[in-house]
Amino acid sequence: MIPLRSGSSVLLSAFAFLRAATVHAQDDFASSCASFLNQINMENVTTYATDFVAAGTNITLEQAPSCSDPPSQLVSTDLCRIRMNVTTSERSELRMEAWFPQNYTGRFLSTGNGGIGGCIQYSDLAYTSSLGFATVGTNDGHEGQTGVAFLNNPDVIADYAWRSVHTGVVVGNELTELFYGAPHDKSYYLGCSTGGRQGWKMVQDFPEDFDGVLAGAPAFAFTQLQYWSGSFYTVTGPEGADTFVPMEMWAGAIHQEVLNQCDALDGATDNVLENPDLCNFDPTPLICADGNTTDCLTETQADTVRTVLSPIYDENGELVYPRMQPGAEVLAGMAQFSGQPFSYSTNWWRYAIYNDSTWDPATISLADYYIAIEMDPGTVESFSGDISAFKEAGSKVLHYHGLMDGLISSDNSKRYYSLVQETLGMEPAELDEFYRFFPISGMSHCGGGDGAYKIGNTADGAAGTSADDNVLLALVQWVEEGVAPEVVRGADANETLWRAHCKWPKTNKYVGPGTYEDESAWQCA
Ligand SMILES: *[C@@H]1O[C@H](CO)[C@@H](O)[C@H](O)[C@H]1NC(C)=O
Ligand SMILES: *[C@@H]1O[C@H](CO)[C@@H](O)[C@H](O)[C@H]1NC(C)=O
Ligand SMILES: *[C@@H]1O[C@H](CO)[C@@H](O)[C@H](O)[C@H]1NC(C)=O
Ligand SMILES: *[C@@H]1O[C@H](CO)[C@@H](O)[C@H](O)[C@H]1NC(C)=O
Ligand SMILES: *[C@@H]1O[C@H](CO)[C@@H](O)[C@H](O)[C@H]1NC(C)=O
Ligand SMILES: *[C@@H]1O[C@H](CO)[C@@H](O)[C@H](O)[C@H]1NC(C)=O
Ligand SMILES: *[C@@H]1O[C@H](CO)[C@@H](O)[C@H](O)[C@H]1NC(C)=O
Ligand SMILES: [Ca+2]
Repeated sequence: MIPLRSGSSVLLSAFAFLRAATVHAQDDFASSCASFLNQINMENVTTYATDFVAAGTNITLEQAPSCSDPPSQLVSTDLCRIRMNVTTSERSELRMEAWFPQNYTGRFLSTGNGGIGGCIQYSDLAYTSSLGFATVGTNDGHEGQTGVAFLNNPDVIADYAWRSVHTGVVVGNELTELFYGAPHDKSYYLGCSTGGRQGWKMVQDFPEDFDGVLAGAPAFAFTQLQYWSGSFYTVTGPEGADTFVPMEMWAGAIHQEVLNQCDALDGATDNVLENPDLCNFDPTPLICADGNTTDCLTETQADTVRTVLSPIYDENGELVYPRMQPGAEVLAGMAQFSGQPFSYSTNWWRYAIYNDSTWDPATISLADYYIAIEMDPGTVESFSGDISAFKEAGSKVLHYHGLMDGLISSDNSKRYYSLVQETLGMEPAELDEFYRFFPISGMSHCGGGDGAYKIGNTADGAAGTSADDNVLLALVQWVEEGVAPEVVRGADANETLWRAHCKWPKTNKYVGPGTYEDESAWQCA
């Protein structure tokens, strides 16, 4: 189960004590939760419900339909659900929830968001509260997966860029203390994608907010990412164009050809690339004279494949964004390469950059990129390599990125690691003290995939509840006991195959003996 903190400094909360003392603990907890509503008196915070939720309850949510979370959430531990609005300026506010478990461990945790924001990540609230964290989450300052609220409102953009998470921490810390009767012991963050960017933004600009940050597949270098995602449509054209490559080709012949050329480079033919850096994929063998949409490519289509899988540079030859790493073409074929402008990017340029809901994403060019990178609304870029204040605060950041991620290239996470190295003038052994990066083979965007992606970063992506097999609890162990993870272990979808993912810049190599399914047949080199 949850590793308890080693020290004896654990403050037993009043509720934990009651739980041990009486079978009526749940009743006491529930009534404490109900009466909590009247105890909250904080500036800018309007609390409208404090509801006891019993383990096993399936709650109905008031989410915008465009939110990807289902409109219901199963709660697996007894908790107090606190709902509130928080004013962040005269023209912006957050919808926020705090889920405070009865089985509290003294740990506070903030969740993050996804995509263009606007959705409380209830599944993360449920997951982390079930592990004993006093958890908070916000809607990132607007409702739903759309950027419409950014229009003419830089305060909503500021909420999206950094203020929602920081405000959630300020309010959440105060609520935690008020509810449990003592300040929290340690503070954590968990997020992926936009949530990964938010985590890094806090590491860079709010180094005191967290003792431990778990940041996955970060959407940092945000403008550069939006330009990269937005530019694919100008290369592929719409479905039916002679430049267009159908989704079935990406998922079928092209992915298969990537495996043919690169799967074995890590020593094992197992449908998973451990080190996409070794892979210089060439689509030439897929070219046929007439070209057909199911099995082979025309010369023109092969050019599309080469272009969309290459890095993007500006007119001075400066890198804008690295290449999509080979192995991710199944998801990318359904998303950015699908023959439609990429919605998050369109939303960003229309509502955050140009205040113009009619801006045409088909016209995107480097000229737009130069404007956006100069504006950097809300300082959303989140790509500063100077994280020395975080180091000096004694905090730890654990960064991961799926090597099958077809939405955000894992090469960009490697670029950031190098940037931090250069900025701080540190070798990996020195960074290891407070910053560790783990590329996760066989993981798609924040979860799913053909390999051992279940590392414990989400409820669906968890196959264990110990520091040895759960990346969040590994972070807790690092922060609280000083035992840092050397590898991040994960299980595949069926939880049969396990693999130890190596700490960058090491990568996994199959050495045997035993088959590739044998975890010990792999070595970090
Ligand atoms: C929760 O309820 C919703 C509908 O109210 C249902 O669709 C969903 O399957 C339920 N989830 C669980 C885990 O029971
Ligand atoms: C609280 O934790 C105890 C001990 O780990 C466990 O037995 C119990 O099921 C948990 N209760 C809830 C509601 O999660
Ligand atoms: C909270 O904010 C939402 C969204 O702006 C609004 O619909 C709701 O009325 C607010 N509730 C309270 C109690 O202020
Ligand atoms: C409340 O919000 C206003 C902006 O609307 C801000 O100026 C003020 O500092 C906030 N107060 C607190 C205690 O955060
Ligand atoms: C968009 O509108 C906001 C608020 O009026 C303004 O601050 C911002 O500069 C505008 N952006 C552009 C590119 O005009
Ligand atoms: C498509 O090309 C492949 C490879 O050259 C060939 O085997 C297949 O018969 C072709 N299919 C069609 C429908 O032309
Ligand atoms: C998981 O199990 C299912 C059904 O038993 C099987 O079809 C699938 O190939 C398995 N997946 C993996 C990654 O082993
Ligand atoms: Ca392989």
